[in-house]
Amino acid sequence: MNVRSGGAFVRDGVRPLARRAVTLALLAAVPAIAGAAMMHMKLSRSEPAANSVLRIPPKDLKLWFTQRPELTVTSVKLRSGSGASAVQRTLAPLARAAADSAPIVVPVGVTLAPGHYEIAWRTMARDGHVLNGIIPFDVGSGAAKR
Ligand SMILES: [Cu+2]
Repeated sequence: MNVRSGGAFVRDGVRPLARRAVTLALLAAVPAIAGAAMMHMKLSRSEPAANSVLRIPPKDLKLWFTQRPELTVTSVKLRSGSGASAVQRTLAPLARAAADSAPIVVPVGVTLAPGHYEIAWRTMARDGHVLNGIIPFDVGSGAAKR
């Protein structure tokens, strides 16, 4: 389809239909562009899962990604509390993923008291894109939710 040739149709009165066809063709291309964005690495799941309530404090935090992230620029922080009383700890070391499907494993190192926590993670995909996110979870019997 040649968009420029459509100009000839204006005088014939056929142009509006031709223009509509071009517009529809452009709109149809949008989902294809959005689809390409899905090739970028993303977090696929985690343990603890986002917004989960754990009865037993986690010994490790595990992050699964759709591709193997660059471990050397990966950071994982664990925040507890909120506001001015919030405590943030940088966790290390990161276990090296043996395969693309293996999670990043981050030992917590201490037994987490009941309460609200947030995992603040940041990493980089092999294509150079930086990703980050927050995974909130709670430790406790669930009594705190009442
Ligand atoms: Cu990317």
